[in-house]
Amino acid sequence: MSKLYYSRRDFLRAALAAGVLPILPRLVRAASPVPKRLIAGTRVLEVNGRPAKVFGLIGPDGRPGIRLGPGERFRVDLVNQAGTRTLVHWHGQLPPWTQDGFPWPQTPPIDNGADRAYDYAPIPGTYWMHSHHGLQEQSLMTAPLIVHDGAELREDRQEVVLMLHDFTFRTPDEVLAGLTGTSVAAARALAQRAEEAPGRKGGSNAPEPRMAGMAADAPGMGMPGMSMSAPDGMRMGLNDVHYDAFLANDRTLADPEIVRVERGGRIRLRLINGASASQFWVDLGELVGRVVATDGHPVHPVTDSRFPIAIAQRLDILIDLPRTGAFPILARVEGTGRQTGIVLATAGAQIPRIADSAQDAPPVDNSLEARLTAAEPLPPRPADLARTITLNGGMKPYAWSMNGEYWPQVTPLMLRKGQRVEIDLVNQSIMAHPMHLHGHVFQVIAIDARPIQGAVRDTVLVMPMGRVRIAFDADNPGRWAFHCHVLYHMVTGMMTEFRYEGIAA
Ligand SMILES: [Cu+2]
Repeated sequence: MSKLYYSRRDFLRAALAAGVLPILPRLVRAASPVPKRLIAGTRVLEVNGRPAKVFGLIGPDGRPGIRLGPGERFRVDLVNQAGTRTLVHWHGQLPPWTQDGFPWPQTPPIDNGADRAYDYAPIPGTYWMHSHHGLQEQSLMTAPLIVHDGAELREDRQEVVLMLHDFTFRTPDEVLAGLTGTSVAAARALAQRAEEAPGRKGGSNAPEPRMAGMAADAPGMGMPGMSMSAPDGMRMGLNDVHYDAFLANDRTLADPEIVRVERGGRIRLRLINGASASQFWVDLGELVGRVVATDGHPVHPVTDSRFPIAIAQRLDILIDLPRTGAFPILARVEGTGRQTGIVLATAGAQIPRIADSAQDAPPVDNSLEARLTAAEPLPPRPADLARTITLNGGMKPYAWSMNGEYWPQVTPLMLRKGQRVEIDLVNQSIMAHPMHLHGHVFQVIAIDARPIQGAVRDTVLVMPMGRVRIAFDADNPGRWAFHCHVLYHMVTGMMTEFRYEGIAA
């Protein structure tokens, strides 16, 4: 059984073994002598009783991903042993743009057998990493990226990382071919377009020929894979893709991870939605949790037992166990009864068998988002640049756009360093879109035109026909992707570029 938590005790033990405890933070910061090796490779998981060959990102301790101590630099050699090209994005981190792991012409994917060095000052909190090459993210080229800070270690909580995935025995090319009604070869070519540099041919704003006949600005057309009525009776689309299983730390509820905890234990649960096209309600059962960070950034605590988590988002939840026993932490897929999860268990506790389906979960929404307030908000100031970006698309034809433009035929939004930027995201489709900005953090400042002092984060959900306004400071010059984190929305067009003046295309 893999041990996917990292307690303060583990950390102190490792520090003691290294003989560096008394002056640890300064020493770690100064030295970082050897880069950590991160291997992009392949693994075989057992899913539903069948072997499944997937990708993996395995760190120096043999576990998925990277964990860094307080003050430690992100000094990593990414070694590609995946048997194919790859490129890994450090989701939510703020590196220089050439280390962001996005396939710009200046930073192409890494060939099989080659490696690439990364070295930047990370920001603390719960992050993750995933391939930004092709559709590899669907095949689990994903892993946690946890950056500790001193205050967290002093709080003496057991760290439990819970990463969620959606899994299919089909290849991602087959999934995309099914969605777009094309051949696997055509789907592969389409996915490849996500790596073409943006540029509008002939200055035309029209969708390219494959989109002919589709009105770019019409609200969502055709029915998504599953639809349901929202409370106001509006139809909405959920779950483009039918999956064979949902994974929690690479396992299903047929054989869930059992995390040993102490009686009365104090936990920091680091939840990561690493799924490609699925959103979850996390259910703590009888436990009560306090959300203290969203996408790695502190918020004023919000207490509850059920929390929505959109694709690519993270939640840090503090839990104090009330007694001995076994405590399932379940994640239920929106609009379905399907679930996955792990079990926290004190020594000797009876582990219950948990079915992989239960009663249907409602659509994931912004009910939690509306309750969140940043503990470290952006300093108030008027916007220097304010823009509206519409989100459009539908299932037939399966194509998704921003401002009616389909990547790579997009017009970059030009930024100047030092600007305060406000973006109004206006969803004109009947699917929710988890929108992610690379290289920056933003604050959510309005939901459906209602102003809030919301969370600081890197991924925000825009509900069907809904609106979200975000603000950020343009403080990291470069070329940055801004896209929907539903993998199949991104590769069929729902991506654009924010580019700083003075950065060559
Ligand atoms: Cu989307």
